[in-house]
Amino acid sequence: MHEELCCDSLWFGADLVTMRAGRYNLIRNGAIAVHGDKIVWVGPYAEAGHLRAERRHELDGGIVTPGLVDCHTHLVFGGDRSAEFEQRLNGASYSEIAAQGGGILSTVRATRQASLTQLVAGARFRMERLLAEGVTTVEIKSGYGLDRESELRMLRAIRELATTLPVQIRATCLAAHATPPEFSDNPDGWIDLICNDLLPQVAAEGLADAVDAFCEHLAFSPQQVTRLFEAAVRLGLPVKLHAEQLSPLGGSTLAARFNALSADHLEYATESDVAAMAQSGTLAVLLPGAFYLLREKQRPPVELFRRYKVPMALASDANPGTSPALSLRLMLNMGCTLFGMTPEEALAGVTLNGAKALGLGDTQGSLEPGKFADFVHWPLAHPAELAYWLGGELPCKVIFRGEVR
Ligand code: DI6
Ligand code: FE
Repeated sequence: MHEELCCDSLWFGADLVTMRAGRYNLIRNGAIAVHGDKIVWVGPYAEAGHLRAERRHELDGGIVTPGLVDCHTHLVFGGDRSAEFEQRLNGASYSEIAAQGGGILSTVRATRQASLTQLVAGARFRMERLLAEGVTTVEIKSGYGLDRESELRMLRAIRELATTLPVQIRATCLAAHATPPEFSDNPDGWIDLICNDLLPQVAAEGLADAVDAFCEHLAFSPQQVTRLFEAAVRLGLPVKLHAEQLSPLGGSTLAARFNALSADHLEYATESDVAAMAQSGTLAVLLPGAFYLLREKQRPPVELFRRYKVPMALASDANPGTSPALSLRLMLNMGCTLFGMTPEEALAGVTLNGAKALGLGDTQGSLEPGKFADFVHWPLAHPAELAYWLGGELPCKVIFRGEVR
């Protein structure tokens, strides 16, 4: 007999997909005890006799998963790029459009014109779509301001969203997303400005939890990213990198050298990149939305990530150019059908590994005592259904920090 344990609420009557250690680790007819905003006990309902709960919530079958984590988004932006989608389907490539001043820079123009209130309102609409599907933690990047004030405004919009929606938000400074038009002849000058002026202010105001960059021919070189990362390290900010999306520049090895939280995209990552990531504990964040929308052919080396035991996270990359994704569940499906992940790997990618990619692996991402009480009740029989159903709506009940959302 266990000793009595008092708690605020007890949830029972469903199968628990705990995602402990990144596996389903299913508990049939389980129970979750919540006290304050934390999980205090998880186990089979038959062994929950010692729990004394203020409130009891009987779930009528179905499964419970951890709250979903979308660890890579660009949800704050002005305007949209449906016209470029149309241009691409009329034959133009992503790089050509970017070279003509479209692409990221067209969103930069729209974002610079948007007020803080407009940025928050636009992002809130998109965020609500994600939240309706069980997302409880989301990362959002800046990177469409590309001048000092507009980057700060984007980061403030991200912080403001966090105060008005029931979701945990991590903010990332992606000022090194593209070269601003004002610096077209001097991209190193923009990197200098970020390192010497923008990042110190961002750090002083606590506006970002990490620093990211786009390492690509049409963006920044490994040398430029190195300077940026050195500045981030000096300020105590963790780093992550958009790497190997369109070409192999060795960005993921560079990220590993800086003990980056994650390297993201990775379609062109090589075996030595993967080995370097394994050694530094840098996660692989896979983004099938961008791969799909750009109709790319080269798939990320999922087999190598498995072999080298590099944990794979999966995210929406929600952005106006390459992944106008409003559904993380659709990304689960694409992670499986396009990249060959198993449904279990895909679910780990949006729970425990998504949390780890944000440095939050100790506090969320699985149903375990001590973690935040963020979980989702789905009217499903098996967790593979989360990756299986294609589109549509799956009604779900979300518990965020112990309360029904
Ligand atoms: N890679 C991407 O897929 C997005 N950013 C990045 O670095 C694209 C952003 C955009 O086209 O607006
Ligand atoms: Fe991205």
